[in-house]
Amino acid sequence: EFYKERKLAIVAAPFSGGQGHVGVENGPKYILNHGLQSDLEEMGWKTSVENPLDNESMVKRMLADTVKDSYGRIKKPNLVGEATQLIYQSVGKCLSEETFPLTIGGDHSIAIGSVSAVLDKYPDAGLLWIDAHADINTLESTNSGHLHGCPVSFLLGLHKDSSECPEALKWVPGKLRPEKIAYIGLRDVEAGEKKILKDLGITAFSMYHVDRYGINTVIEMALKAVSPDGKSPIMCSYDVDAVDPLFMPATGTPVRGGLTLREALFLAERIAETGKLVGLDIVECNPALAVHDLHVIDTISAGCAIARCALGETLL
Ligand code: HAR
Ligand code: MN
Ligand code: MN
Ligand code: MN
Repeated sequence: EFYKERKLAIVAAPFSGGQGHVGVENGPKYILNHGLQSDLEEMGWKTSVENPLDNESMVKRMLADTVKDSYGRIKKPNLVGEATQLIYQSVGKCLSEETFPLTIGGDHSIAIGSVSAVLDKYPDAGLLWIDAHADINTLESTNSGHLHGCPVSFLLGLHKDSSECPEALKWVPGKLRPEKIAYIGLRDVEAGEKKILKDLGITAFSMYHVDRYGINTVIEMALKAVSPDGKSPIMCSYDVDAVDPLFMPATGTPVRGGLTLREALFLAERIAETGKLVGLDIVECNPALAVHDLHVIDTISAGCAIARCALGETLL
C-alpha cells in the first residue's frame, strides 16, 4: 500500500555509542554477510544499501573515552546526537524517494534518528516498540547514562522540558504522541520508567500479557491502541533482546523469559499482514557477545528472519 514500487534501502547503522559494549557496531556487517539483501531481492524488493555513518571519525570516536564526551551522567551525547542526525537524514531521504527504510543497528539509540524521520513523513504513524526494555528513561531518570535506554523519551519530546539537554540532541523533533506508541515484550523496566509509562498512559504489553492473552491477542490489542481505525501507518522498532536469549543470545542486555522464536517471527508476520508498515529497525545484535559460533549464527539468522517476516515472507 505504501511502497508500490517495492523499493527498500537497508540503512546500515554500525553504532555502539548509546551503550557500553563494543561489538554492536558490527551488527549490520554480519546481517549483510548473512545474505539479507539478496533474500529481500528474491522476495521482490528492489534493494540498495545506505551507509550514513561511513566515516572514520565515527568509528574512532565510538571507541574513544566517554569522559571527554559526557554531560552529567549522560554518556556520549555529542556522538549520539551527531550519529542519530545522520541516520535521520538518510532515512528521510529514503522516504522522500518512496523507499522503505530498514535500519540495521547498532544499539537502540539509532531509533532516535530512524523513527523521527518516519514521523516527519507520516505524522500519524503508530510506533510498535518491541523490546525487553522500555527505553524511555529521560535525561533525569537514567541510572546508567546510556542513551540506548532513552530513545523513546527523546521521540516523545520529553528532553524539551529539560534544562539538561545537550546541544547535539536538540535537533530531535520529539513529536511522537504517547497514545501512538505500544510496547510488546517488556520484562526489565526501571522504577522511574514505570512511572513515566503510567503518567503518560502509554500502552505496554509485558511478557505477563503475552502469557495471559497469547501473542496473537497482544498484537491485536497493540495495533488497535496505536491505530484504532486500522488506517494509520505503522513503524516498528524491533530490539532483538525482546526475544528470549535461548534464541537470541548475542545481545548487550539479555533478559531471560522473553518471546519464543516463533512468537517473535509471528509478531513480524502479523505486522506485515497489516499492509501498513512504513519503516523497520532491527537493533542490538552484538556478535562479539557470543560465547561460541553457534550463538552468532542463532542471533544473526533470527535477526534476518524477523526482517524478512516483517517484509512479507511467509511459511507457505
Ligand atoms: N534501562 C536500562 C538503561 O537505561 C537498560 C536499557 C537498555 N538496554 C537495551 N535497550 N538494550 O533496550 O540503561
Ligand atoms: Mn531497546
Ligand atoms: Mn532492549
Ligand atoms: Mn545500558
